[in-house]
Amino acid sequence: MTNQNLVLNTTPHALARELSGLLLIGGELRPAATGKTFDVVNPATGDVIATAADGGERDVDAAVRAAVAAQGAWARLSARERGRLLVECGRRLVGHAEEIGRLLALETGKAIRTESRVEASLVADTLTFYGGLASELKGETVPFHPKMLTFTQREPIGVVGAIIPWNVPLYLMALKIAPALVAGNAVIVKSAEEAPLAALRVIQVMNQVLPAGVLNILSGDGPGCGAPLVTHPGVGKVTFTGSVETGKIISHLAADKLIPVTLELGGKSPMIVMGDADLDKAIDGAVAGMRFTRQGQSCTASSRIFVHESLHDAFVDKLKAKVDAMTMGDPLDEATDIGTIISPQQFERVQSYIALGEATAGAVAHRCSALPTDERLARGLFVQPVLFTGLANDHRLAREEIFGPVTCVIAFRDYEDALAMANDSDFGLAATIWTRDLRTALDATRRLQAGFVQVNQNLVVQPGLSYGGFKQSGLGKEASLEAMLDHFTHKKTVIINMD
Ligand code: TXE
Repeated sequence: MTNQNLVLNTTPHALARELSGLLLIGGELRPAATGKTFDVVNPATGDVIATAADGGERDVDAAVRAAVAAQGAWARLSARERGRLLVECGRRLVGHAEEIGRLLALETGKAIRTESRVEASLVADTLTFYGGLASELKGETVPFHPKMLTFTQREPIGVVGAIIPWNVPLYLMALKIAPALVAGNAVIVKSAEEAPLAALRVIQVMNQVLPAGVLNILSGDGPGCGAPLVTHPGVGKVTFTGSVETGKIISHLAADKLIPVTLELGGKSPMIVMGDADLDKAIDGAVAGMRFTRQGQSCTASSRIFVHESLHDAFVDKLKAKVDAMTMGDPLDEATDIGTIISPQQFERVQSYIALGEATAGAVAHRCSALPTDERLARGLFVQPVLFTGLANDHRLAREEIFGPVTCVIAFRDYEDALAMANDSDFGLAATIWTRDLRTALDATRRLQAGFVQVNQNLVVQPGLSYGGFKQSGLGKEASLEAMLDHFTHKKTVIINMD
């Protein structure tokens, strides 16, 4: 391995420069075969902080060859040994969590205290969680016939392609690579164009522990690097988080090869606040659920909040006051609660939705929190969180995923109406309900069309909690034991005739 032992406690800028222009294939850091790179930009300042290797077909092919060469020996290790190595990766990453968190804040604009540091530590947690599940890779005996010993066994698929987005790149990557590796697969990650560096650093640290070729990472754009990874004949499974549009493209490409895909796509998650809810707790839940600290760039963001008419005005006032008290600023500053939007494209997209809402008759845009005044951040992609009132549930702002700090607060009178509006969506990722009434809570948990439903709380997904969407929000599950067993192994039935 080359260049694997970078100095700890380096500044994020220095680390970004050290990782510039590199992929990691077969345990080695190297440039793209074409030598091409693209810029990585700090969204808080607009400065170029590094380049990333612009990987393409030749790099995909090299990564698949390295993965295929390594996978057999990896799969022949005992499951417990693979699990032990994953736990060891987690242990090493704990030691690097601070530098990785800071690098993540630098390239994504996500605030270090509220987001990036938390995410960096979740990676280690996820690897440790799946490492501990290694002995669950077991089969069943089947009482098929007294003279035939019949059993099932779990086998790895082979080489897995993992295509990840920029909004929570490290955690979403960990949710894919950890179960895939423990199950005995080799993995090739394709990082998001906007956030290639921290992901590369995580993979580099893990390569200090894992055999060369078992875990590789490419950077590059979707059509040029992601698509060839899906279509490469050596890749037997693809797992993806991103937009619905790209999920469908990947699904079509995978269908041509008849390989399985796991898709975690968008959301337009409802939050229902009943008239008997604890208002203050619901406000805290809305702040957490909207992921304002992440500028709302979350697939589970509570971007439609249905509030009983008796609480509506108080809810809006209190929510606005709470978000007003949050500090927007330099993502690397410990005092900052809210960082930036990821890229100029996403910034424009979010602004155009806000403009559309403001131009709608009857709508009111409640802008919260102050934009930073620091000159250094003058080109930063900061957006004031906006609470819209007076928009109907069939408005585009309430139907389409904005992926920004914009939420629609919609009043209701009747529980059945709230439930109908909550379910009237193309998406079905997450939902919450806030009530003191047990019957209402239980009824809602049965009838809300979403893969992740919470009552009187709004936690982010943790390792161990099965996570995946209904409807256009995706296919398959992540974060749980079944995610490893069902999505990263083949189940084989064996019959031995004892007669
Ligand atoms: O997503 P893409 P983008 C949603 C969110 C956001 C919108 C656009 O609404 O506003 O998507 O974001 C790779 N073959 N989410 O454009 O295109 C790409 O390189 C193979 C929700 O960033 O889906 C990147 O690595 N791969 C989401 C990854 O797909 C391709 C998180 C995601 O990019 C490809 C992110 C192709 N043809 C965005 N085209 C969530 N569910 O959390 C692109 N990619």
